[in-house]
Amino acid sequence: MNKLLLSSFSLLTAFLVTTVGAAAEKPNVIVIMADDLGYGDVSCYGADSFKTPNIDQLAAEGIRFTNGYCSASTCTPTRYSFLTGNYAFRFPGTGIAAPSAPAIIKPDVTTLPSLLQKGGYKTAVIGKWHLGLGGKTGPDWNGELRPGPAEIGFDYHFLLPTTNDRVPQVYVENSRVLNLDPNDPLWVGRKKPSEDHPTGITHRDMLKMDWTHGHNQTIHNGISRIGFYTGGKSARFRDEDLADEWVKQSRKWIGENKDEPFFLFFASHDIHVPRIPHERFQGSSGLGYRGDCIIQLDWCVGEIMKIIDENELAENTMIVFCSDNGPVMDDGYADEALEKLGNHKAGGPFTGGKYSIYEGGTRTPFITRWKGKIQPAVSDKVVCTIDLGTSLANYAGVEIPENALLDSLDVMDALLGDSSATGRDHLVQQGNRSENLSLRVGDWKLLHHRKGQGRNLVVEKLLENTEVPEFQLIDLSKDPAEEHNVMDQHPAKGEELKARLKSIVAGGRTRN
Ligand code: NG6
Ligand code: CA
Repeated sequence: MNKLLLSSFSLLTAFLVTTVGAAAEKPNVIVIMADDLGYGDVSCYGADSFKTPNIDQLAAEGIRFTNGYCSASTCTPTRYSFLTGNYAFRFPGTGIAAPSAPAIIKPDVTTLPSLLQKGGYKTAVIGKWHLGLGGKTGPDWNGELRPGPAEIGFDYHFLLPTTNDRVPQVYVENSRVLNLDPNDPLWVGRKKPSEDHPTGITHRDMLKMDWTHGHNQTIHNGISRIGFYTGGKSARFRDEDLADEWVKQSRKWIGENKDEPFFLFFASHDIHVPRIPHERFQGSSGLGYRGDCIIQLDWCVGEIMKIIDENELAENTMIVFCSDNGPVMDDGYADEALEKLGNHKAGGPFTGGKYSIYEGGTRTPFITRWKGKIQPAVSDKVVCTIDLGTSLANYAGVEIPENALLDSLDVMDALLGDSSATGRDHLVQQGNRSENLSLRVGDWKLLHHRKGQGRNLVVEKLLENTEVPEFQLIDLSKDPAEEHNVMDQHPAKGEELKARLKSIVAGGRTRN
């Protein structure tokens, strides 16, 4: 090799090392959050009544966490904590949001997307929002829906504004209802707008899916919902098309933003009620629409992987797959989730599901994949969706203000599978609001049910409350199903955890 060739070769190597090195610090990040998906709802976590090949592939190429959590057992508080890094129980008003709720995360709050934006990322949320829109008086459906995602760090949003069992069934793109005809304004409210307004009660025999509790107000697409609305006919979508739309918009947005580091929050509505999969997935699982929606979710994960490959981004993109809370069967519609369940265990080996502070409420599938960076593995480290903020911002080299992301811990080494990683040493799990909290420290877990009532303890039954002691102590190493309260055998440990929980609540923060 002559000198000139040699030196241009080393220049080239130096260039490659720097560019690859620089890119590796700011990987693209896609967080795929499923809705109401339980620990045992996918085949790589033990489901054997049907297969989820794409989610299984993601797990096989990355890390499958056996102690991965979301922070609450309902949607709004988990999403609030994921985006702000704050435990939701510290902030009243972060429980399940009503159809016309104002924006829950205020524009002055530091968020995961706002931090990544500072770090040079392009940011987007595509899918279910359910964190409120608009100022104090709530959303102005015919005008600008601000504040919203755009005011808290998202460059782009394409949303289902609430959750699909709540009105209205319209998309919101960049702070406006999409395809709205000004001559047919959208009205959303709590009271029946006129005596003859058809509802799930007055027109029950015309519904394509019956309701079982609540969900009996305005009818759209043959399904009655929570809340009332009129108008906005040209803007309304079909439930069957949601998953396709999220994929289509993601493909477009990634294609447009692939040259810069990007962060995409892919917020699937599967498998929340009303479970109305696209026609091509109906009957695909053998378990009714709940199972079919899992197959549809799995298809979405496959499409996201394809989009990444089409753009040759696999080695520079970290995918995180998680859920917003555990499973539930009858959540308000007669969709045969229970009747067709068979032997399927949606919560895997755990007790409880959605609404519960037992493990099944918050321990969910949790997978990270970053080809070429993450070595395939199964990890038992404790990680939580609330940690993504601090982990990703630190990794991207963005400074986090001291009074922000109060409970989000840096577990990036665990998310990447470093052998020295420890994961979280403790974690608070909450029910919907702050009424029920549990604290896990190592393998010890304290459950605190303030009113001595646990909800949805047996996922394979109708939703019900079960009487439980106000405080319980569990040794998860011996009793992952949380069947034995060992408070009497280990009173000192019980008191220690009670005091720790109290100080975590009173202390206002857990991030140092
Ligand atoms: C409950 C709804 C339930 C579901 C949940 C929110 C009734 C009777 N039940 O109040 O159907 O919408 O709220 O789910 O209305 S979440 O996953 O978005 O938190
Ligand atoms: Ca949910």
